[in-house]
Amino acid sequence: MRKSVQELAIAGASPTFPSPLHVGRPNIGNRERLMERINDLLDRRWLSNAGVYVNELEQRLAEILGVKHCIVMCNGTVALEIAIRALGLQGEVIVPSLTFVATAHALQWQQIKPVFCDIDPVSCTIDSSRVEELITPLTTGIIGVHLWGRPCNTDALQEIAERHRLRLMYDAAHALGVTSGGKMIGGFGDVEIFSFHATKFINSFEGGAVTTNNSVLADRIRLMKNFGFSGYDNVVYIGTNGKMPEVSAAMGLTSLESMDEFIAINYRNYLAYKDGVKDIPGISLLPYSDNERTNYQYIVLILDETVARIARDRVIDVLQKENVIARRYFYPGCHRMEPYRSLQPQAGLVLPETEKLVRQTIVLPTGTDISLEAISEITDILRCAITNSDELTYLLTAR
Ligand code: T4K
Repeated sequence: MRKSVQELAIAGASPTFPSPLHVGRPNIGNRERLMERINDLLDRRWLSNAGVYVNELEQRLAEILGVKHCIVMCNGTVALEIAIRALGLQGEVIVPSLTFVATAHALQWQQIKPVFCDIDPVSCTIDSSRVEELITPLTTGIIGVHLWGRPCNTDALQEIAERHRLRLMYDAAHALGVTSGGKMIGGFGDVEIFSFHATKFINSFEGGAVTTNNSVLADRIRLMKNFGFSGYDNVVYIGTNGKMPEVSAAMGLTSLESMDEFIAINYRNYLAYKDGVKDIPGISLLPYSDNERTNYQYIVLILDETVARIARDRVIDVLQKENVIARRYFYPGCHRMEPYRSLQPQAGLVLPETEKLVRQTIVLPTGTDISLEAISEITDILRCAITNSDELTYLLTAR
């Protein structure tokens, strides 16, 4: 049911959607296949520690990504922490502030200072032209983030890393099934890490992976994720517990089998949003490149408040009252979160593009749980709110 601006202003009692439409709603895939796998692992009584599903998932991912080694983990954050440790990073590491806070925390957790770099406003990934000015004698590495499935400038970052003898890794949590220059993400830099959290396009409930073409590094990472054990009773390295359980691998394998279908649905949704917002003043949909493969998992709107004449947060409030649980990912940027806000109070001074973008984004629901009709209703809410922004602001503030 389409609402008038007056109805939007008093919404709450009868929202457009009876139950919440969340960003990050998981894709489930083939339930029967998942249950078969779960029954099988229960029958075999092998629940964790290098089980057959974990091995199969690692092989399958390595094939899809065209990379020599894939080591799956219990989540993406632990994958980041282990990769950082295996690479021997210390001192300072250059990283974008526009990312989920796990990227920065994985460094700080190990007493490494994240040095925040601004983003390129088109790709929304680390601005490679601003990296070199942040390098100091303490710098040991660079972490690029393929944010929202947009690849970093991998050529430029590789060149900088080699010239300054720095380690290069990528947080590819959003970038499964994405290419950069036609090559699948997974094999760039020294290592890349993935997340298979429930909110990700391919999920294993919780899960993550490190991928690399470096066999020495892969061996070290395998040891580290299993307490450093090399065979029974033989610990050769300091390690932790980063293992993925079999039930997660069962979900991951099942999810991967539906990968093409999930991408097709996400693409359909992306086109519907694109069409739905094209005539709304002050709103644009962050485009995906037509030249690369991608997963279309993040629907990111950019709201120009001066043109739309309404605050981004007010639009989010209106959507949420209609049960569209839109998000401000990744507001306010890591540098404005603790402990970075206290440790590096001046960081924002060199992050003008990041500071601008975090005030403009609205991330909307997509995936298999949303219909084209729902997308049409969501874009109608946006159109009504923005084309009547003066009246809506008046009604909301007068209440
Ligand atoms: N690097 C990057 C760039 C990342 O984005 C992430 C994770 C990581 C590293 C770390 O990977 P992991 O260690 O998580 O594997 C969520 C996720 O928890 C997080 O995995 C993800 N990025 C981040 C972008 O989103 P929150 O704090 O926004 O979670 P929450 O609880 O608000 O849920 C997000 C939305 O998903 C809500 O609208 C509800 C919905 N949801 C969530 C779950 C778990 C569901 O509908 N069903 C569910 O089962 O962080």
